[in-house]
Amino acid sequence: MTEFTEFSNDIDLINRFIEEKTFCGLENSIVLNAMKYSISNGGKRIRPLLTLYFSELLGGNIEVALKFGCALEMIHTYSLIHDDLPCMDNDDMRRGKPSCHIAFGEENALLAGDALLTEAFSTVASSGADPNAITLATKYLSEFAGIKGMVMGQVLDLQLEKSTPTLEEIKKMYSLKTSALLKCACVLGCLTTNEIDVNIIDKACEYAENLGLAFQITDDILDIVSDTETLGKPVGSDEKNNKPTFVKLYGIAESKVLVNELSNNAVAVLKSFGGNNEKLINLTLALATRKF
Ligand code: GRG
Repeated sequence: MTEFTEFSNDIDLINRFIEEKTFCGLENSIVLNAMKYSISNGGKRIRPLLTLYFSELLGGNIEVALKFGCALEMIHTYSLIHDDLPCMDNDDMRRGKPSCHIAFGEENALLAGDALLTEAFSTVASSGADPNAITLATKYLSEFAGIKGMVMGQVLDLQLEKSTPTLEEIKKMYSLKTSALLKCACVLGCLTTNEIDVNIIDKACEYAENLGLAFQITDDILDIVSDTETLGKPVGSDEKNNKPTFVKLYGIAESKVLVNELSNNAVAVLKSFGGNNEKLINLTLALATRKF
């Protein structure tokens, strides 16, 4: 089995980058502290890893990849802060620590999320990347994170709680809520190269669609079979919030088979890129067997 620790050097690189290069020159405030608390809170850094590895695969600019990946991690962190709020999933714990609104109060958590979202665009704008890459990165970030992407996924998530959704409806919700940001991570890596190629971007999205579905189904399985200490957040959250999931429709064993199939599809797309795709393949396999 591929171990997640294989990526620890790259995760350290990303963490150092976040620590040293983000939020520089901003006036100290409780909201800034809440932003730093949430982003430095021990996430797996999957999205910046994907940006970095796609950039490496395609011979892109690594410094720009770190900045783009960091910007996306800010958006991911905002989504988690807002997702934990009482008006959303109402979870008190995240990554083994009190959720942002528990540590800093609801009003500061709301603002920290807002500020992380806007700061992400500032990070891209001042990345020093080619102006065309900055324009495209802005477009993809806003599309994948906004009302055409992750936010719409959350809209569907809230709506589906009140119904008995079909498989297709759940798939669409997962695709928007989870795959969209993973697609964005891969596309941002593609944008760090000198020659931006639409066909490569499409292929990166096909990979991330499969990865994202596998990732979300694994998340649903872990919400049932794991424990709070390992996950760093309360288990049984889906049941508590009456969330429709693949696992509810298919059961755990069948869902694991599906994760395997989707991960194999994702690896097949990676293989079609050729080049040095080893890290991406190993990350894909590690995510399929992750324990947290
Ligand atoms: C837009 C108001 C508003 C809220 C955003 C879209 C959204 C709410 C929340 C989505 C958050 C969520 C639970 C998405 C599902 C994707 C997922 C499993 C996220 C967890 O990602 P990991 O495992 O987290 O990469 P870490 O902690 O490792 O960074």
